[in-house]
Amino acid sequence: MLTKLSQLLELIDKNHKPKRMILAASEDASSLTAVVEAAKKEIIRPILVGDLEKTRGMADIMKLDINDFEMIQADNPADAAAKAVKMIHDKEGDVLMKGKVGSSDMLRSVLNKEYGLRTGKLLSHFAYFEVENYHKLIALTDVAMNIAPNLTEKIAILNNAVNVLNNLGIEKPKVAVLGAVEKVNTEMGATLDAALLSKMNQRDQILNCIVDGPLAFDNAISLESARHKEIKSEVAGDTDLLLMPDIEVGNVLYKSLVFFANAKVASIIVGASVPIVLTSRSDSDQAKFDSILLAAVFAADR
Ligand code: COD
Repeated sequence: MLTKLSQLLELIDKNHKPKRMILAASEDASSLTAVVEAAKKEIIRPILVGDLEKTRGMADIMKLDINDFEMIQADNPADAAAKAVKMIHDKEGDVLMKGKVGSSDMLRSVLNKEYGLRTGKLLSHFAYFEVENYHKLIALTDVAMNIAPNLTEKIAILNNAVNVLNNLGIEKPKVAVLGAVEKVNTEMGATLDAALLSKMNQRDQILNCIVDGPLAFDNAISLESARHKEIKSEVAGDTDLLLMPDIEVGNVLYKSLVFFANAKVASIIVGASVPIVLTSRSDSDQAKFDSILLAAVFAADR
């Protein structure tokens, strides 16, 4: 059972070739710090795409040695995103990372019909948290890509995340589908979707996990709270994955965990032809480094 994000390092094959990671819009101090650290540990071989004068200037100020990295000049952040995505499309990289470019701009490039990284699957965001007062790592999805997923999209988001957890060695992750309450309320759409997902799991339409919902956040993560409300659930209090009703709930929870609870996080976009590190500007160096680590665990040699 994974309890610390640093354990992800043990999942990287000691004989692996460092993954070629393309940083789009490399003129970003905190991304550069994480990239240099990951390169030192031979997790990745970075390729920097962006404003190279600014990138070199930042590296100088922070005393980061980037001299051995491959570098490609881009005219502006959108150009950097497009160039980086095209390089991945042409199999010149194994992992993509967002630097100083907006998330939506980066994702629009990734979804580009001609040169993007679509696979026919829904792309979704997977965030893995280390929270001090929870007994294991806990995942959140989708807090950063799909804005207001319908039921079909929630099934795809759930399957994407379960696939990640299965590959991390959790054979049957426990999935809590969140609502504001744990009883189905016909006026609350999230509770209806949750009940349907739960039933689909019981009927083997969603596999390799145990799904329960609706569960409110407290009983999803606290057995005591579940017992207090007399909820009978295999998932309550022992959740591996929290499925969000929408991006607003997800993003607020993500940031609450980071800013109020001092949680550590690693996150990636899955479902594309390569894992994508899409941390936000407010994420710490730790979050960026651990996200690179998570992406490297899932990157295939191409
Ligand atoms: N997976 C696969 N294909 C997708 C997905 C997805 N998740 N989303 C859209 N597509 C495809 C559609 O089928 C369509 O073919 C094309 O992409 C465009 O679809 P639109 O018009 O619905 O999407 P866009 O381009 O308007 O927006 C896509 C974004 C990912 C940019 C948008 O959903 C978005 O802005 N998401 C939130 C990103 C964000 O701000 N995150 C930061 C939070 S910290």
